[in-house]
Amino acid sequence: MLKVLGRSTSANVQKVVWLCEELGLPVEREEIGGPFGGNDKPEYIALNPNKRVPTIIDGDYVLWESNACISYLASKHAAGTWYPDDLQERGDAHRWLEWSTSTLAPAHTPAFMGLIRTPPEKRNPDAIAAGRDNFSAQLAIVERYLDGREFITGSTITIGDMPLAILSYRWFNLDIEREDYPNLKRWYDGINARPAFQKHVSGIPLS
Ligand SMILES: N[C@@H](CCC(=O)N[C@@H](CS)C(=O)NCC(=O)O)C(=O)O
Repeated sequence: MLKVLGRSTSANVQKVVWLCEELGLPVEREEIGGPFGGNDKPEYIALNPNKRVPTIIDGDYVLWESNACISYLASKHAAGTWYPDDLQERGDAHRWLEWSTSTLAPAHTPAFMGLIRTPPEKRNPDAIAAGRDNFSAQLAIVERYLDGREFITGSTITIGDMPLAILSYRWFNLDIEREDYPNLKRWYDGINARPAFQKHVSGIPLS
């Protein structure tokens, strides 16, 4: 059975287990990272020298970096659906995976860390406000792109939607002001109606 090493509260682990649930792939998940620790143990570092979660083990194949994991799993088990056959649609999906890691995730970090991981007396309101503004500015790009599109690459959900949806869960649930982004809201509500997303992402409180 596929093994997923990583705690359920990690956004990057959530991508993997959400996809596995959607595909009906049984998973044996081990709590590693955060309060569980274990990611600095030699046996984990031997699998993943980056000391981060997730790591997946498929038989004798070990893979880490969450976007590589979902690309691998979707191309193995969901070619033509979650992993598009059409090369341009596939390129689009990969573009949004890259952009989520390079731009959207870092933009969301100050507000997320400031409000969820920092006790109220230690918060820096200016940094949180500036972070919120940047998070919003990046999501405005997604808002415009979703105009006239059901999902980020077109008419069906793909891996390209996954990190965007997980970070959007944070946008819609952090205690922050939110601009009205109707395309983002319509797209997010559709994804949030999926039982697998609720089970592995939106049903898990931010922590
Ligand atoms: N680019 C990596 C980032 C992995 C990452 O930063 N994971 C975080 C959790 S979301 C982590 O391992 N943090 C340390 C910990 O949980 O102990 C990926 O996408 O897999």
